[in-house]
Amino acid sequence: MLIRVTRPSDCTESEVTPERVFRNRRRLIAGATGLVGAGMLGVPMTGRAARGPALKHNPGPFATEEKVTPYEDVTTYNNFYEFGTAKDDPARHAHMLETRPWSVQVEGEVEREGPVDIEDLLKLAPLEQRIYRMRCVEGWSMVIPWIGYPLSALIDHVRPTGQAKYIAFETKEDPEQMPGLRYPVLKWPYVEGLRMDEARHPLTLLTLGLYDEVLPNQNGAPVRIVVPWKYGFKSAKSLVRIRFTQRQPVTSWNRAAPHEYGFYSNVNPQVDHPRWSQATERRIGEDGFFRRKRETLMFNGYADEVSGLYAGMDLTKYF
Ligand SMILES: Nc1nc2c(c(=O)[nH]1)N[C@H]1C(S)=C(S)[C@@H](COP(=O)(O)O)O[C@H]1N2
Ligand SMILES: [Mo]
Repeated sequence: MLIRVTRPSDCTESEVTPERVFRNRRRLIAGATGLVGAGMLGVPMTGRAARGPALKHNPGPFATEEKVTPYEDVTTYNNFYEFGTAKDDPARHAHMLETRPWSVQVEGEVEREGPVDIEDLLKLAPLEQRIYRMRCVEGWSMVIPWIGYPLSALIDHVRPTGQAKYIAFETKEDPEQMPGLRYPVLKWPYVEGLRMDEARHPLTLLTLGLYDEVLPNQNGAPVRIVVPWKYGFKSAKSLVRIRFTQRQPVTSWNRAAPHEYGFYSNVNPQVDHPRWSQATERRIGEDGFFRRKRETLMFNGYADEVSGLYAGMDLTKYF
């Protein structure tokens, strides 16, 4: 398998692979000239050297013709309330999060209960790049090149029982490392959930990196979920627990404001949030701040892939 996580500072000259040298040179060139060039791995370089450790990966399906959101925006405009509710809080505070050692506790309706170490998670299936739109319920969106593999690979690995109908994801909760936890914005820890068929859908990504590096802490290091046809809050970050359940799990935003955030929370321009329209969105870094420019697409543009999951369901009731 083609997985290698290297910290640039860790490797001596002789260990540096030609590809890495080439890539670094590309960065230097892009940085020096300010040019936007095509990256090695299908993502345009943005004229800024990536800072985190590199994460090897293959090209993957679900690429898009749309312009990828600059690394700078993806890593500085975040929602991660465990580090504060301002958009720049996660980038300012998430360095406090220790991402090693790390393991994810698998439990509930599953044959192989127990901890899965992050190093084993990184090796469970080939890492690939997926460029997905991310639509936040607040009305903005980004296009992000993630690195990961389908969550179904992990689900198959841990073998759910016949009783497993849902899956719940739980974020780390450590007030020493997460200053936002002192504010009762939500009942901590952050929990999210999916129906089992949604969790097994090939678009649902167990995510370990973005651009060509390991996940920055503010984006949910060391492991998160990305569900691109749902509002961003369904994509829980920095996971420490995955629970397989028979009943629909309690989820953070649904518990906090059930009339505003449903369990499903599929991106749907026809179902407005009680306090604002969901018909349009603003692409971070491209569209004006006060005027939303883009029409939001049904299931965030992934209707061909996922509408079958909701056949016959009243999406106004199950919002
Ligand atoms: N644990 C946790 N996960 C979270 C959040 C959060 O506050 N805490 N915010 C969610 C929301 S609202 C969005 S839009 C996405 C943002 O992901 P990004 O910052 O990587 O773009 O993360 C989601 N996952
Ligand atoms: Mo969001």
